[in-house]
Amino acid sequence: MSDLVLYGHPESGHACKVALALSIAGLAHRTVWIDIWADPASRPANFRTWSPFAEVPLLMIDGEPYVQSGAILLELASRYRCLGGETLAGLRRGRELLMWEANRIGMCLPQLEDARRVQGHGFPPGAVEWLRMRYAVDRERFDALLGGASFFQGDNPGIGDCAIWGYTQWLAEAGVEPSPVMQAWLDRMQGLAAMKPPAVFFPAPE
Ligand SMILES: N[C@@H](CCC(=O)N[C@@H](CS)C(=O)NCC(=O)O)C(=O)O
Repeated sequence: MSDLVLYGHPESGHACKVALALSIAGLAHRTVWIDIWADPASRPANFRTWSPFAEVPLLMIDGEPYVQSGAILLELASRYRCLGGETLAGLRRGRELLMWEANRIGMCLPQLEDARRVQGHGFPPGAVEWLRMRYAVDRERFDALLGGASFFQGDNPGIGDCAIWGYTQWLAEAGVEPSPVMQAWLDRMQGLAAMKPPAVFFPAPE
């Protein structure tokens, strides 16, 4: 079995995506809590070496660094044949969902959340309205993509579900509403045996 170490923080939806994937797949791992609000130069030297932008998530697999949440999810699915990676069709669906998430919902929701956190400081006029317009489109497409299935990857959650959940778990914090379809999916995600609160995925150091 691989030696897996996940570097993350409970307030990083990108890191939560990977933590959830490892949990659903039952892949044993250790976590290292990284302070994403601190000066990047203060983060551990080995972490800064392995993660080019000093960002989380960073997943070490047998001593090799893997960065970018979507790329890490694809690595897990294809290497361990899990979360859709059991079949070529599942992997293709996972790839499509990951690209959509990164371009759309994973672009506007973190920004909307951040805009509320900093009370709009640093956001040019109209930026928040533009992000909210994008989210309205994303919400409709979310419903179309799910298409009546329990999860984006069928009867069971896959890497696409993990990616899309990363920031849709914080719609209230982003100041937007879910569609009824989205809320039902979020409830199913929340009900997964593998689901944990972010602070349990990434416990703070003592
Ligand atoms: N595109 C990256 C985004 C990673 C990212 O933005 N990480 C943030 C936390 S959500 C981070 O580490 N921020 C700390 C910093 O930039 O100093 C991915 O998908 O992994």
